[in-house]
Amino acid sequence: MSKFLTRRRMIQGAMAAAASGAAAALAKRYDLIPPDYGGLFGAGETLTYAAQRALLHRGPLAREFRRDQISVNFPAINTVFPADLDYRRQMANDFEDWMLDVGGLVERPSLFLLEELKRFPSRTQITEHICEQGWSAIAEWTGVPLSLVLDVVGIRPEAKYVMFYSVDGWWDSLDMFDALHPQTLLAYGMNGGDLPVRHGAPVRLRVERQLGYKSLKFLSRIDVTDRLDDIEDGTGAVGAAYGYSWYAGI
Ligand SMILES: Nc1nc2c(c(=O)[nH]1)N[C@H]1C(S)=C(S)[C@@H](COP(=O)(O)O)O[C@H]1N2
Ligand SMILES: [Mo]
Repeated sequence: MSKFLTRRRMIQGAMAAAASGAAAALAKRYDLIPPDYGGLFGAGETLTYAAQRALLHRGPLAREFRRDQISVNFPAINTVFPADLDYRRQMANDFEDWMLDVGGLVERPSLFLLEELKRFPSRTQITEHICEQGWSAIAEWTGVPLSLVLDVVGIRPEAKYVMFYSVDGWWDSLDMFDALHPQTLLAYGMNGGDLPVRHGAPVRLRVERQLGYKSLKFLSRIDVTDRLDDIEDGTGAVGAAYGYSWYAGI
């Protein structure tokens, strides 16, 4: 290898290190290190996350649409009907005895029936779902803002993330910014009716500022926590095993 090339490589390496060092310093200062920072794209993930959080610190809303813009066909992908036997029994009973378990770092761990979630003030929003697999669709979602449920159970000051589990074995997490975002819903309604099974009945998450895979369907349990590294494989989300970023901001 020529001296010139070696030197160029060294400069490139130093520049990359400086860039990721700056991102890391910024991220550390503001506590903006995503749980998957250690992987192949670690420095990039940290930079994206820190930059988006810096830009979005006032919490702007994702774009909302008009009724006449709602998609006629909204695809349903991956799990469309969970195999779980308890789930199927609850479904046969119109989810009357389905319950959402909310616990972890909260003052009052609670179980919520569907009808109890429906008694909270609701929010309806028409938004665009963007799937990482290259399609998008617009729908109207109705549900209770997650922040209202977290207010009722009382999150402890040390809480930093909210973990979500679903009946089909998915799990994922949000930081408090997205968990408390006004458009983050526990949605039980879609396009004016009940949330259909293929779209995650009885209750799914809507996370409008991130890609579709963060909007977990078929919710079963919510767990408030101060760390993700000791949960499951420590990456914060089931998708990390398939190469999906924990933070999927759009
Ligand atoms: N529990 C669970 N949540 C999930 C999925 C899933 O298979 N199971 N798929 C994810 C992906 S990749 C997308 S794009 C959306 C799809 O939602 P839809 O089936 O209502 O279109 O749900 C997300 N949430
Ligand atoms: Mo997706």
